[in-house]
Amino acid sequence: RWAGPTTVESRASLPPLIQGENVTSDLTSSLGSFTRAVAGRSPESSTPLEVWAGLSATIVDRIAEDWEQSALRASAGRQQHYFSAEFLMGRALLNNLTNLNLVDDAKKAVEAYGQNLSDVLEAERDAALGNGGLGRLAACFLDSCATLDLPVTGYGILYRYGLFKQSFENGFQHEHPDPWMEEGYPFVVRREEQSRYVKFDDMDVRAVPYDMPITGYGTNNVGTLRLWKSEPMEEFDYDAFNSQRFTDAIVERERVADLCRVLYPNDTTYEGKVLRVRQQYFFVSASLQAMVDAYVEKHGDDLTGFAEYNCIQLNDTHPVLAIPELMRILLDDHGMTWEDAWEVTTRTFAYTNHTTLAEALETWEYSIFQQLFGRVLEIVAEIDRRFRIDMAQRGIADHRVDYLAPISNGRIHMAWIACYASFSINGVAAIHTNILKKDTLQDWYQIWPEKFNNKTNGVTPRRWLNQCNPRLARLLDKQVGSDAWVSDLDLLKPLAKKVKGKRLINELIKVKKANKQDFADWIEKRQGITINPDAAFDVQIKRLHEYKRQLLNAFYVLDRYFQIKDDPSLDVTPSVAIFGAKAAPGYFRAKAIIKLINEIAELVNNDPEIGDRLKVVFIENYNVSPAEKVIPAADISEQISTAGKEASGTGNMKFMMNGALTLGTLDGANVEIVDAVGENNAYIFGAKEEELPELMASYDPYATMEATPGLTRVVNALTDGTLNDGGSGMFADIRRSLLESGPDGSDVYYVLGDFASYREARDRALEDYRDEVEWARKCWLNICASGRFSSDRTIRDYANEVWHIEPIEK
Ligand code: GLS
Repeated sequence: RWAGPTTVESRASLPPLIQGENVTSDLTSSLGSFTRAVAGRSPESSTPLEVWAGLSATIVDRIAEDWEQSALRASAGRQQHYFSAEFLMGRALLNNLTNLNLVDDAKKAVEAYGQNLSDVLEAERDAALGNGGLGRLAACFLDSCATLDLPVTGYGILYRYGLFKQSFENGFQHEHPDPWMEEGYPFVVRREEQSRYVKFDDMDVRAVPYDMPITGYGTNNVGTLRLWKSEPMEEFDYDAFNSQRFTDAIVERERVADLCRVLYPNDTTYEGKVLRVRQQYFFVSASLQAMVDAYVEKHGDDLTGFAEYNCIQLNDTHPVLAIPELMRILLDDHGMTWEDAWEVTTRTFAYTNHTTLAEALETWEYSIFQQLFGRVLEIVAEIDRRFRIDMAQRGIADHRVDYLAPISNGRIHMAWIACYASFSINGVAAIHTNILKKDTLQDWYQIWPEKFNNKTNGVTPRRWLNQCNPRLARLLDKQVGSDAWVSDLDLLKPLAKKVKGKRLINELIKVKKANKQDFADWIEKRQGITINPDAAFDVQIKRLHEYKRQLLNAFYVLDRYFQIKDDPSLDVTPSVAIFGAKAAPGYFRAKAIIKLINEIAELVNNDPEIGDRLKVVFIENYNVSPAEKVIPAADISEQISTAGKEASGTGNMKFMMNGALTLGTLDGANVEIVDAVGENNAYIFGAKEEELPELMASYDPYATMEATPGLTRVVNALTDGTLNDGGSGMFADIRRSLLESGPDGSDVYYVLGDFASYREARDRALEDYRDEVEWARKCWLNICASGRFSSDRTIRDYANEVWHIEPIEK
């Protein structure tokens, strides 16, 4: 039934960016040609995926010259390079069509061949080259850089398999490979001539760049995301082949291909794998070689001015090997002295930290470096030696120097190398940067306070409002008088004063209703679940992690279920608890929580006594595209991490922009969201970050459970037969993690401690939801106050305060 009405409309009022005699007929004829070339048959009889490929190729054809020109202009001056192991791009076609204002023409062109644009767009696979927030942030940043005409290039890895596909079997998560570009992907272009060689002690590989064009909104500037693929130095070892060692030749090829085969499916914690270090070195080495070569070509072999023209942002510690690698290139390939090379390096790098969790700071065994790259290890050892001298001269105590040194306890500390060599260190929300200063990175802050700065995250209003919520976008166009807000979200701020306007609020209510109906249709078609669009949609979508406390949400649902069972006539606001989450494959307890939510869904959804009052939906295989469906339909945004644990969050911002009210702790960017919109327009609960140390010191989870009405029953349901974990012991493990003492128990995320306060706030939100108009007013104020959370604001701040770059001249 769902025909995707929310995704294919555009505003006809804008002049097409690409001028031509007749854009539609041009587009129709190129679409015909490209589809025929891809599919080898007429567009009429091609599959939606083939038409997608044809239309995508048409778009690349359209932007090719602008792309070439943009790259030339960018290389004329100072450039910024964004190094990231993850770019969670999602789909590309609609984004590009929207940016080029070609949606309507594309619709007509596709229809001319008897096809439907909505089906074509839905055929596209998500480019899921990232795990979650950190990778999606990188994607939003590229969008803003292109839109703001900034000379910024992204560098990463062309993973053959993106983040695993998730299926639920019997409520348990199963993982499947995601060969996202196997069927062809026109939005990357292989640049054979830009290949580089990357040398390891045990193998040499060829790095071949695949460049992706990044269009901006309302500009003909086109940026680039360069994704490196590993290939054998020679296409094939013919000697081995000829001497009948055919398998040896194949095995070597596979060993090289392994390097880029798969994205590590972890978020915030890492897996200590040699392969992961290899991936990291591979892409930073290739990227740096390309940058240095480009510099030499323009400015000659004297690299002392490199940092005047180039700045590199390190997206977390994953690309930190770039620091010793740049030293190696400058020392070994360009004959610089250590002092000169260090001067260049320390003026080149800026480091973004994305976590307060100490266990997520990467360290690697010394032996891994020994095995992979002796020379890089030598350089790290020399950085370490000089660091120790430097610190001794500053009068830093020996034990502290030992703790902060690049090499200690037989391990290499990537975050410490980053802190030492970077000229800028930033956190991703105000509270997070403060925690870095007083806690996670406190020693570094004491030595170099001037390096520290905050850059609160942001999200692109193009994808996360204009594109995914066209109904709201049209309403905003009307209120602003143009689409100018799409690239200047602060224009929504003055609209807050219209909050009393009855017509406006009624229109907003209609928009939300229609979006909810779309979502209800989509989920019914996708997963066969029927939900009532008039119920409050309460949404928690993010990676599954104990600190994010999906368990707290699940406990609320279970508690409400029991309440209705106790009193079958209980009058509660009907609500749907909507979840979306992947668990890292090796994270047992996260998988247990997924199983638990699925079991609760079974219990609640199939109980006729409950009816529409409560439903549970778990969106299977949650990714960027499902997010685009559910966010515009959300009423309540669950942001309920234990205070101090979520560095920023970015989903919180997407919900706010789409008029959902935050139900959250004072954590990450929630703090700034509440500050922007006012306490009365959000639902804040729970222990604060500064209160937690004292609370935890005397915390007795068992006593807390017993003292909280209803909570014992909920916790007992884990093991008393109410819920079935299929004999896996998973639910007993969850119970133990809450109630047992010891390092793996004691409810370290304070789930039981915050339960009463959470229940009160969520009840209050649901109660308020009954007053449709008052609720919609709060939604409106959230939308109008969301300008601060546009990634355009974040990127402007990086550009002005860290990167020192200017928009390119056109
Ligand atoms: C993360 C944090 O956990 C998020 O809070 C943050 O919004 C995101 C982007 O800064 O980075 N760190 C991480 O390792 N994964 C994340 O999503």
